[in-house]
Amino acid sequence: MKLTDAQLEQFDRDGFLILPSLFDPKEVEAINAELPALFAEDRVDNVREKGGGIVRTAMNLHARNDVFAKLVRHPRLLEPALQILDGDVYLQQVKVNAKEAYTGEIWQWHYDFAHHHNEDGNPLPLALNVHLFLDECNPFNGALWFIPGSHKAHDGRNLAKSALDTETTSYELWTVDHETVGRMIEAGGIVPAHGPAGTVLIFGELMVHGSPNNMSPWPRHIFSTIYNPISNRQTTFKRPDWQHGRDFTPTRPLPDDCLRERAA
Ligand SMILES: O=C(O)CCC(=O)C(=O)O
Repeated sequence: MKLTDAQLEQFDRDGFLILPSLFDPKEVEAINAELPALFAEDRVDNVREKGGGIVRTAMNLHARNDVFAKLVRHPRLLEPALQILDGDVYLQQVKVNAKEAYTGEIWQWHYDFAHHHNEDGNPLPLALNVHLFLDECNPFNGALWFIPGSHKAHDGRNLAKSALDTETTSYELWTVDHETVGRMIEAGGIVPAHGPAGTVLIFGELMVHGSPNNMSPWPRHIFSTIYNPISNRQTTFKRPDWQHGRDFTPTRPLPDDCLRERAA
């Protein structure tokens, strides 16, 4: 699947792209059918919310499950990333971020490169985050929020200051201070990433984003894979491979109907 010139321009200008309903309900259903068993596993790569035993993010799913092993190579996710990055990529991180009804907790304002540079030594902010909504994301269930243009609003060649927050949630995150976020929002506003299940979302390493708690009765699950050019691979290895993959062989697309045999 190729992005149009207009979509590429929009991605460059805003820093993110929302592609509604790229996967059909049967495909999404086949993916969702795998989640209960994966979430029920008691293992370290199922990271739980601070406030209890509920899974916040289930990581390393391509190594744990056949459907997710296909999904990371699905052409509707991988080909746009290859088009933008123009080179071979590896799977840096694969997960489903959950925000269960009433309990799903915040992701603070951050940009991913702060984390990937400081924790993993990624040299450049090239990696792409490609999401697939497994539930509708609506104004109430903890959808992601973006600051359009914030990927270019870092101060010239200096990236916005970021500090490691080990307190707010169970998942340590390099976050951006409110003064900087306020300045960026003043310039670019906030756009929430809403859409039906099956929607695809693409954003880059410098995009400032976050998401609020889910206070609604509607769960929110989002599949996410980070594709990073192999030439830009991690240079430090302090995080485990379920947080940052170490298989640097090129990721190649499968046929477009690769999920269909499960969806039939
Ligand atoms: O799942 C979310 O709400 C936030 C995820 C996020 O910030 C990320 O993938 O970088």
